[in-house]
Amino acid sequence: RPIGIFDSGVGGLTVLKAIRDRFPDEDFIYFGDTARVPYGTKSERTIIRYSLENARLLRKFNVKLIVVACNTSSSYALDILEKEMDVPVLGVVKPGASAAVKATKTGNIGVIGTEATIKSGAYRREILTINPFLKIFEKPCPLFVPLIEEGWLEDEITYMVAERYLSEFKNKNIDTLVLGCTHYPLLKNVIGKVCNNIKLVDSAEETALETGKIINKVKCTGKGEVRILVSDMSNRFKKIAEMIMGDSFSIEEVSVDVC
Ligand code: DGN
Repeated sequence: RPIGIFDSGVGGLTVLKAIRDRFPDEDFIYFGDTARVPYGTKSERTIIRYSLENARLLRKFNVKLIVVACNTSSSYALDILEKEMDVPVLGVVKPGASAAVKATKTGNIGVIGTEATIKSGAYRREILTINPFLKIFEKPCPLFVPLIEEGWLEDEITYMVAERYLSEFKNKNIDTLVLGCTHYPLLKNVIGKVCNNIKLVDSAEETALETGKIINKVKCTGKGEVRILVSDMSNRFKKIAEMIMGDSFSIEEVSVDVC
């Protein structure tokens, strides 16, 4: 049975790639809700509804595990998805939060993400549940997603935007920064330069490690197949998908049953 992964769009392919790099024999079904992206600016009610619909769609493909690659969905809908689904559901927030707690020495952690993710306080909650004495500094960085999707991964404008968002972290003695959005791992170079000496926590990598703990209990009978589904087919998706995956895949358009 395949591993199902969904995201609001193309960014979750960073999570697919991280998991696939570790478990190349597994089969994967990825769903990017490109017709309804972005989630990061939507209300809680809508994010939960879309997330449920996406998970139900993946369930139809007999997936053995659902990975919620989208930080925004993970921040709002994980509990509901866990209750609703009869297979394990893994989000990106818990793995990222626990990696940050392990990494920090100063006890000061920065978290960046979409407006909705930061507003939800999900990373803050998870981190403080593990260690209530840590200090958390959060900052929404909504311009990063469009810059990344434009392919401006090293552009001087991207540096300027990163400086503008992240300079306030510099005098807070932060030593760990959580990249709390699917897209941000693609900006590791820029963010790493702007926040030098700060350890970057990549939620995609941490989620891949967590996935291993779940799937290692079941023998893999996959063939290393990857199916990529989208709710709206566009050339833009194909282009960015190739940039993230470093490979080209066939992409199928499907419609999500609206509940
Ligand atoms: N996938 C979203 C996230 O990780 O929060 C980013 C894209 C979006 O919906 N704005």
